Amino acid sequence: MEAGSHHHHHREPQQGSNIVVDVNARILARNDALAAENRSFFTCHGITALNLMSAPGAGKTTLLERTLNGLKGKVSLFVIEGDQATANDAERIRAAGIRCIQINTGAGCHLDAHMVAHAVEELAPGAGSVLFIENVGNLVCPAMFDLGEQARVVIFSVTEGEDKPLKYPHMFRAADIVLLNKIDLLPHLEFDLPRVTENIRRVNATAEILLISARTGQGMDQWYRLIGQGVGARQASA
Ligand SMILES: Nc1nc2c(ncn2[C@@H]2O[C@H](COP(=O)(O)OP(=O)(O)OP(=O)(O)O)[C@@H](O)[C@H]2O)c(=O)[nH]1
Ligand SMILES: [Mg+2]
Repeated sequence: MEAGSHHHHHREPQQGSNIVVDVNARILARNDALAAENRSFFTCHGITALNLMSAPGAGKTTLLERTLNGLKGKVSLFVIEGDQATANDAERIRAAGIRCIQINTGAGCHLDAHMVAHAVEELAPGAGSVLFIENVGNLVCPAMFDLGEQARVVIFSVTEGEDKPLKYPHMFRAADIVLLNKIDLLPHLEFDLPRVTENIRRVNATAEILLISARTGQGMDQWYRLIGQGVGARQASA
């Protein structure tokens, strides 16, 4: 599936910047309407949809591989993969035996609700299933686009620097869950854990913050518990 970032091309050199702002506002409003449709579909079918966002290489796919192997057989699992190019991540997910749709955004820097709606139609996830959506690796654009997910998960690895929540506040503010990944590397780094927690709290007072290693599996039980709570809450309200 190829989907361009059409909105970047609306700008003509002679147009005033207020026109660009207007176009962007319209695109976001349209996205929000489609996201609301996705959300009501997920709610109606008791589907737990999680939007995984991070900088490139923070470990989204590695986390997914381990999570899928950990939850396989207990709950029905589906994945949507977003990248500018390649089907590498989808191949990694399929290798775990899970159904997956790869979306390539071309020049685009994020998934949007329309792309997700199409992928969901193709995947046809059943009632009570868990749908993981791996967004395009980027700490900026994906924060602005609601996909209709029930929870936004930001993966933040310990090699990225303690200041990132302050530099990319929109992403961290949007998070329901922050997974601090690659903690197996802490002995090799000078990473100030209390400071990073404080920085996350400065932009987001309520997000769950978990320390994990997608490589060693440390902290994964807490992550599974949060997914399970989502599934439980959904089933209870369905
Ligand atoms: N040491 C360590 N390495 C990790 C961990 N999680 C991921 N990695 C490594 O980090 C690199 C990037 O991991 P990916 O899972 O591909 O990251 P991603 O966020 O999916 O990347 P994009 O999809 O390209 O944005 C790989 O070399 C992984 O093996 C971890 O917990 N510890
Ligand atoms: Mg990936």
